[in-house]
Amino acid sequence: MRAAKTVKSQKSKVKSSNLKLKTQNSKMSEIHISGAEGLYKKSEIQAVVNKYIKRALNHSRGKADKIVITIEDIKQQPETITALPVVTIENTTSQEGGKIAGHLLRAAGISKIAIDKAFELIKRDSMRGAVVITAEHGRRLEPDKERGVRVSRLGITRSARKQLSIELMRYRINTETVQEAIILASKVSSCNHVIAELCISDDPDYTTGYVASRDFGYTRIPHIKNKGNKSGGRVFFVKEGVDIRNVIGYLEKKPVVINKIFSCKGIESIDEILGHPYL
Ligand code: WAQ
Ligand code: MG
Repeated sequence: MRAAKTVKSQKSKVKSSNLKLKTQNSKMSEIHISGAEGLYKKSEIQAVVNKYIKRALNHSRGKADKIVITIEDIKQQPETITALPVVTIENTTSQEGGKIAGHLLRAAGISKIAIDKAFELIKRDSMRGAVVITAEHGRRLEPDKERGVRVSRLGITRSARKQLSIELMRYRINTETVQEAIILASKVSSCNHVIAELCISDDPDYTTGYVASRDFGYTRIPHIKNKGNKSGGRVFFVKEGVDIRNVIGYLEKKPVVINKIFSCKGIESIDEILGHPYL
């Protein structure tokens, strides 16, 4: 599902080809409101579509004037993976949240240049998909930089979802938002070319973000941005020299389903998290 609204973008000063500033006439552009995807059995489709429509119609980012639902029959047998282990860090300000995210990403092997670039890109207008940048030089690789890369064809088996719910309930974080983010981050980190992910919600009310990597799992950062802030996004950090077509092919097209869950943890300090990598 994808929901959007059309707005008149404000007149803006742009550099013309001879490098003089000129005022561009306002034009119509589309703002992304919300999106969702999953792999489901035929018998579940009706209920899922109802849920998606409800979500698109009641969203904190605004009123959608276009909702697009796509349903595809997936013939390929899904690959099965284990979900990333979940842990939460304690923090109180967005500055501190940003620092913690940076620390985790550095520990996963991402350069400072790439991390700074990621935060800078996330602060811009929200995209539908994720930015893909190289871990060392922070070079952007997505062919469509307005849309980004949209992870799709991802799901969880019924029994794994039950188990995940039980785990998350222990820490009172068993919400659809958290579950969906864990499923997405687990598929992303199961891609060999991806080293880590940074996620900040674009919902103005949702201030918890995360850093995910195979080394340190899914680490929740409760105050990664301030309430009321509509900018958010995802950045996937990939190895230098990857073929971006393989990365996009896996993330957008390969059906992947979670069938195993790690036991989740409650709150840990950054030193505890960095002290016990999973690999
Ligand atoms: N593929 C790629 N990028 C995506 C996708 C996708 N399927 N879905 C969302 N994004 C990007 C897009 O740029 C959005 O603007 C941005 O991520 C944020 O999406 O444990 O709600 O759906 O409590 O707003 C994290 C949960 C919630 C943390 C993240 O993201 C926790 C969230 P949102
Ligand atoms: Mg959102």
